Amino acid sequence: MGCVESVPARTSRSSRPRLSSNHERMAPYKDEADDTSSEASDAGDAAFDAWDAMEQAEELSYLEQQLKGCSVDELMTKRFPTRGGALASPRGGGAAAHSQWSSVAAALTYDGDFALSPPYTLKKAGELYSYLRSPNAKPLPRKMVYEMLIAASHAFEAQAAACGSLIHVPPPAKPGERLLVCGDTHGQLQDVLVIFEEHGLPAPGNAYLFNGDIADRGRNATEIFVLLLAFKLACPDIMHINRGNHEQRDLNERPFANGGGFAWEVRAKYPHDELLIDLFQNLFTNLPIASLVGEWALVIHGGLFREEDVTLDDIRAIDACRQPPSVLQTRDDTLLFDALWADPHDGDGIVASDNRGGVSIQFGRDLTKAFCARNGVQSIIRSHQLPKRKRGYEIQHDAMLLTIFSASNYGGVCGNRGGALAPDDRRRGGSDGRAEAGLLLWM
Ligand SMILES: [Mn+2]
Repeated sequence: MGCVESVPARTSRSSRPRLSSNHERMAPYKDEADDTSSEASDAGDAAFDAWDAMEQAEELSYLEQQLKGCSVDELMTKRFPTRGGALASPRGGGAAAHSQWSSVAAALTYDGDFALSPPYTLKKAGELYSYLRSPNAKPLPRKMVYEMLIAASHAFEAQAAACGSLIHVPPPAKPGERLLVCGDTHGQLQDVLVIFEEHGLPAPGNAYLFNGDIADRGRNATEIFVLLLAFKLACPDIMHINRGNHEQRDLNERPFANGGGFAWEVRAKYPHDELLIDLFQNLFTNLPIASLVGEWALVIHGGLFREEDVTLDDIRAIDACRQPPSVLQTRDDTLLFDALWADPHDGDGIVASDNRGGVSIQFGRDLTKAFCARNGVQSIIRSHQLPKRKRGYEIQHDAMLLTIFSASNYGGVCGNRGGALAPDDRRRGGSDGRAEAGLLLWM
């Protein structure tokens, strides 16, 4: 059984998405009004609109269900009585869980036709990339996945203990160096492989920041996580991962057909292994909520906050080692929820979300401007939404807010391009003082 069934055979170059011939490389981005590119005329495509509407309905149904008090913990306890309820792995305090995971890993052997064992190196990570590109790739050995997730959990737990929920990511320091920010990939391994093929494997001077929502919907989030972690473990400074609203157990337990599926992907590849799902969740709850690139661009999955006067220190202090709450009782609850779930709207102020439902909100242009002024940042880079007009990006709020989305042909039906962004510190501070950045688009 091939584990990469959603990836077509790689024997033919024409069979996989490629950078379009008119892709933009390192061009400064423009305001929406300037954009007359051809794909803009494709707005209204029926499949795109249908999928977009379906996705929003799914997330709406999730949030509404949560508000009705339907506890996934209760459902899971019924379904898997020996597994227990809530995951008990508090940040820095999960010694018992780690001991259990390590015992399981130690008892396993590397099965299958590819294995990556410690010590982790860039060369080995590159070999994993090559293996995953092969049409006959099979699920990665359970022992390998355990060992890498345990090592990565330790790394992210230590990072969270030292930095809290906001990490600092250095911008490119020298000409020729690059940091590439990627948005939602949602289990679409092929897009990650294409990004690495076209823009280079992660390496010193070619760093990546994935802005959440790797899990769910597509069938190969396991392989994406393991591939990214292979580079992270080899060289921590070249791979950064923010948490998205889908790095969350409640959503992962929903069926693929309802916008979830990651837990079921893991069960399909590693049957009867609920501990492995816990291990993934432990990793998720230790991922940072936001990254600050070079003190001037805030990268965060959903967006800004309904709470007043939010500072970077507030984000740093978010208690994120938990499932995002669906009932918001404290300021910290709201900060965590909005960081992962909020969307922008084109007016001013905070409005209730008319598409996601639940308690989710949309934030206006005035909030983006006030947040940036208060915190001395020039750009907010977020993901979380399929951009309109089938592009991999959207620019709003007087070009201070950028949405970046990396799953091309999302769900196999949307026909959209994927986008990635190269924030460029050397080009910031134009006449209007705002950051400029390069956009990379494909498909
Ligand atoms: Mn999202």
